[in-house]
Amino acid sequence: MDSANAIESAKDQAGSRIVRAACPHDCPDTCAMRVTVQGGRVVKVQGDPEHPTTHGALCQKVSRYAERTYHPERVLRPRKRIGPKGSGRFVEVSWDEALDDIAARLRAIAARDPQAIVPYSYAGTMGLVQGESMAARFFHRLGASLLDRTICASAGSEALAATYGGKVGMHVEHFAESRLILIWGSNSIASNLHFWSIAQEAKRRGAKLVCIDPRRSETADKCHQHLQLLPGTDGALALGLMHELIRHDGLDHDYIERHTEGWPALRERALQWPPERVAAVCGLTADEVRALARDYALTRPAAIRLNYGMQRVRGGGNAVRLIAVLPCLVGAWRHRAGGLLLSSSGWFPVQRAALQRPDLLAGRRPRTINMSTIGDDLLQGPSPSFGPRIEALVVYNSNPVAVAPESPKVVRGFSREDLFTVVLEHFMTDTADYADYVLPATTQLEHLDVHTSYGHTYALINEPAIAPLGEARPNTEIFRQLAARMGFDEPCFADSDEALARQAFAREDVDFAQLREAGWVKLALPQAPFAEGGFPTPSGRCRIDAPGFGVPDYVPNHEGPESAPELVARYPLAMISPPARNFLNSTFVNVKSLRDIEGQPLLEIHPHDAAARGIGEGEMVRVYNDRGEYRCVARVTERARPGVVNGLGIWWRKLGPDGTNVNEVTHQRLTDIGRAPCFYDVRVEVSRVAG
Ligand SMILES: Nc1nc2c(c(=O)[nH]1)N[C@H]1C(S)=C(S)[C@@H](COP(=O)(O)OP(=O)(O)OC[C@H]3O[C@@H](n4cnc5c(=O)[nH]c(N)nc54)[C@H](O)[C@@H]3O)O[C@H]1N2
Ligand SMILES: Nc1nc2c(c(=O)[nH]1)N[C@H]1C(S)=C(S)[C@@H](COP(=O)(O)OP(=O)(O)OC[C@H]3O[C@@H](n4cnc5c(=O)[nH]c(N)nc54)[C@H](O)[C@@H]3O)O[C@H]1N2
Ligand SMILES: [Mo]
Repeated sequence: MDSANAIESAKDQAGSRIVRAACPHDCPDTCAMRVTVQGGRVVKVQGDPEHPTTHGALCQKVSRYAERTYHPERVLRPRKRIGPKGSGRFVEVSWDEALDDIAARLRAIAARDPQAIVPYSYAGTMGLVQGESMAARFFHRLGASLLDRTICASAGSEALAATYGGKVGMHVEHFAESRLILIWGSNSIASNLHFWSIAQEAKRRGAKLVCIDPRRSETADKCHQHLQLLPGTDGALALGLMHELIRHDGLDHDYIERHTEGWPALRERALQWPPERVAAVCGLTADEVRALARDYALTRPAAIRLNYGMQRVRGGGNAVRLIAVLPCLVGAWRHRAGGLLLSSSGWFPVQRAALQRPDLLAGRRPRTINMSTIGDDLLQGPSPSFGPRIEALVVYNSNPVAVAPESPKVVRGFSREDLFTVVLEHFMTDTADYADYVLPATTQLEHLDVHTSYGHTYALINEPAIAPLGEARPNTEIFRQLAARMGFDEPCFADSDEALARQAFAREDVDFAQLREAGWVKLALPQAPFAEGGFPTPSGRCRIDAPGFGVPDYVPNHEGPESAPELVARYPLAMISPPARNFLNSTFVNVKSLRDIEGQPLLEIHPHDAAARGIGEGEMVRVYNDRGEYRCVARVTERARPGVVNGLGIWWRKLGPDGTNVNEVTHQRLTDIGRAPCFYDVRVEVSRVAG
């Protein structure tokens, strides 16, 4: 380094400050971050080198977080709609004008029936403070409809909780010591990068990696083996593995006897699934099924990284229940590097009632709206079973017009002139375009929060690095101010963000002072949590036959050959729509440097399917079914298996070629468990767009 540079760099060090932060996004990795601030401006966002799972590295998206925060298109003052809904024509107004008007509108609706007001939120930020704290208090006090937050993971989480008693599993670090890792329904390189680093470590130590995925993903490329099954057939594969474990005595009888309940009935069922039957359902060969069962029976320790990609189908819940039984059958839990991880969020002792205050309902029991059927629900009239027509929506931490299934109906619903819509956002998303008011929210660099994780077992803090830009306010502050205007005078509406952050955990579980000091705190948990059983179920056993659920079974897709042969004849291609690597759901689609990497909305199609339709690489195609159609660019590639197309998501509609995205063709039917959408249980046809 020459001396001029050395001086520059010394000055930088002197004038800059490092702030401890956490990545807010809906991703299992929940990275610990270090934010460098210079002269009141964030100049760098990096992974914390000391945090064990972050290990100093951020994904490409979040390393651009400052670019997103300082984006010239940030909404920095409240906006009021002046054009037709969806036109995106707004004028800036003062906070007072916006909040006074919103409070007046909500008060008038609430006077008739507060359930006509619906909060709509998901995991734009996973923070316990800016997610559901003050907002939940506000809607509970109001008596608004409750929201069933099902859009992502409820099929798998409820299934896992039915089986193990909670969303609990292996410590992610211990996968480094596994000898066999099944990466099941997860494109880890794209959506669980820090787990992938650990799996790589296991691979270097000699572990075998097997990817189970209908798409030849970036992750599948790098595993030793790829089982490219048909979407929604994972339950059948699990039954086939059980069949082989029974037939070749790969079972740990002692573990089954002492730590499970209900095995005999499932054993009978599994015996009806010989490898040939499984192969026919899954689109695999019988030898692939046999070989996987042999590896799973003979390799110790064996670990499964199950992820939510495989539960976005009708039978997603049952499939998770079946797969979750496998580690018990072979006694994989005996070793800390054996077992399964779908979600670790149940380990965190979050004081949700303190944060969200359901007691403010004061005995009222409002109806519940399922966020996954918002399209249908916005179009419903009043009825005894549904309750009042939805008259107002308050959207925060979510972009439903882009991400909810069957967007033709979602768009019609949001276009209703008699619907009053408020959107708290950073940007003019597809949803914000339909708002009556858009309120500018702060980003993670501008507010305080505390975080759990669903992929590791550390609690984290996010300190604000900079003052809010423009007139942006944290979600909490917006709901505090609305509460004041509504005349809600309970003391809990005056809690500061720091007070909320302190309420998130009991001190004996996660000490706030320690969190501030170190940035993160590891939960005190056993190394091999179920080595001696001790599942968080009433009996301490893994519930194979869970009360209210019965014995798990293979449940075929809504839109598959078993349930809908006539539909399959008309729409011969199955479609899945997993995320593009450089977006986080619909977040970051408007960050140009990331959008440039993704290029355009793509449909991966196998060369045979493309040839049969006269579709060439890079040509514009129509993807359609009875619900709608959208246009995107064909990528002719063996990443798609024959008969299955992959529509990579989730583009902003307005940034796609014809103002639509992949959810134009998805549907609102739900999963077997957890009332979740079936984004990957869809039939379509594809044709070339002439010219
Ligand atoms: N880069 C990036 N990371 C993300 C996200 C993102 O949008 N972008 N989203 C975040 C969110 S909200 C979530 S919930 C997680 C999602 O991450 P995951 O839980 O990993 O789920 P998906 O990415 O939906 O799908 C993972 C893989 O499952 C495959 N898959 C689809 N259908 C089936 C099936 O029927 N069976 C099997 N075995 N596999 C199937 C897909 O092809 C895909 O490769 O990732 C988070 N991380
Ligand atoms: N076809 C198809 N559809 C899917 C999926 C799929 O795989 N295929 N995946 C589904 C899944 S897994 C999920 S989780 C959902 C995700 O759906 P959403 O949770 O809606 O996720 P995002 O699209 O990332 O939108 C989050 C929005 O929150 C905003 N936001 C972030 N932080 C804050 C904040 O602090 N305050 C406020 N007010 N706003 C904030 C962001 O700017 C962003 O616009 O999509 C689902 N939709
Ligand atoms: Mo998700």
